Amino acid sequence: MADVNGVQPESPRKRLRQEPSNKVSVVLGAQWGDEGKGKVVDMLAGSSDVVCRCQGGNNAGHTVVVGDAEYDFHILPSGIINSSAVSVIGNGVVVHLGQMFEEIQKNETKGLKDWQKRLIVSERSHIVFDFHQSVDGLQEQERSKDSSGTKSLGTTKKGIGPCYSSKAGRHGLRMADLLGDFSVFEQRLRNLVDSHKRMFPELTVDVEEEVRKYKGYAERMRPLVANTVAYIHKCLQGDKKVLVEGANAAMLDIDFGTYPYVTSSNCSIGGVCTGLGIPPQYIGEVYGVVKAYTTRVGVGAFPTELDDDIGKLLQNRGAEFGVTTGRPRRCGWLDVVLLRHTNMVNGYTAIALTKLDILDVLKEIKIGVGYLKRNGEKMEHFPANMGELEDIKVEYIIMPGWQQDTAQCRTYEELPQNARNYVEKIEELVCVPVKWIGVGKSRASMITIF
Ligand code: 2SA
Ligand code: GDP
Ligand code: MG
Repeated sequence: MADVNGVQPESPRKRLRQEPSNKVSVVLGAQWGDEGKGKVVDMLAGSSDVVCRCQGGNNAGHTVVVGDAEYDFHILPSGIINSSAVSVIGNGVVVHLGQMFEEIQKNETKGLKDWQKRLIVSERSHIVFDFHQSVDGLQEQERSKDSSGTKSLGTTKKGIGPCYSSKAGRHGLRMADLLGDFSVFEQRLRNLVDSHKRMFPELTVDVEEEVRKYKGYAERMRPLVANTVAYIHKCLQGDKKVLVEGANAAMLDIDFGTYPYVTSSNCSIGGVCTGLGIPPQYIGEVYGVVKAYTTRVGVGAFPTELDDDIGKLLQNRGAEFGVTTGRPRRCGWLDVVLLRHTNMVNGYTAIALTKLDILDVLKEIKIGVGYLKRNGEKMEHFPANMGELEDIKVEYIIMPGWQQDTAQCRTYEELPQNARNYVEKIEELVCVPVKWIGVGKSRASMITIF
């Protein structure tokens, strides 16, 4: 009912249905990984209070360059070097504790300080054991002998697939189990080892040593483990800025990527909600990190791959070698069909275009804009069937190169006209604005357009 002044009072239901005022920003890999997510996260971490990892494990390799120091992060969020941000390892992440502590120690020697005050690990995150990593290697060996034509996947052998299998099989062990009744943890660990030994008779595990090690880890982890869902929720209710660092990339997503040549987590936007317990209406900006060309490490179809001197040039100029395994990355032209596919899934609000400087020396640059089937018919969308993907012909457009050094450019206007044309063509083809352009490794070599 209206009051004496004729003003309608706000209904309590309407008040309870208010839009969140504080939204989460997300950084996601838009191709097959190694687009430069670490660098983009580092840039945004300066204005964030919390930086979270939501999926994957230490298969990821994120590089951050600060002055003369080059950090490589695998399980730690790249925001950890920012002393004013809290780093969260969410429930969707799988964690190898021994390797996490090694990573911390390595970064301490590079200047990382007071991380204990800034690192929180979800009580619901799953533990990667050494035997998961051994099984990862054994599974790769088995796949390479598979007569059905499935090749080995080229995994990082960090135990990611086997750990997510344990999680999905509901016999995995989580941080909460480690910190609970240790005798129960020990029994479940022994059962888990036994079930893996039944599946892989050649697997050798020193269970007594594992039990001893995890007794020690339990005490080291106790101060770090928390209910990260409640923690992030509280931050979002306040005015804290939350940033999410996607690992791997959309084309490695277990659902939307080039299955089976993918990783075992959802590396696209859905993984942010499930891997941190964030309701979708809290998601604000979704930044897709796009390398100015395409790379892929590991096995699987790669339509715009360059098996020639230009591919080698991109690999050398771009220093395209795995941050976790050191493997050479395969290189090729930018693929817009792929980017449209990942944009459909992720809904990028803006693109961070990295490594434009690597193209500086090229006379001509191609962009893959369409896929043609064997019969010449145009494919509407990125195919799910890998046989089909291996059989397509790519339609290209050719853009003139700029053949000028862009590494010193700091504004959009300073970029050569042909470089700007390349950027604007990408915007037009993907239908997403480019917000930042990377022209080097350092923090300073990032051009902000808007
Ligand atoms: P896994 O180990 O089960 O996740 O491997 C499955 C596939 O996922 C690919 N994958 C990656 N691709 C690009 N970069 C990754 N991180 C490292 C880096 C990779 C490295 O930053 O360079 O050092 O080799 C990454 N992690 C997983 C993997 O190649 C398989 O194709
Ligand atoms: P991530 O996994 O997406 O974080 O990427 P990686 O760290 O695996 O690989 C990206 C590599 O490119 C790293 O060595 C970065 O230092 C480097 N890099 C990032 N942005 C740029 C850029 O704009 N130009 C150049 N030359 N290198 C860049
Ligand atoms: Mg990487």
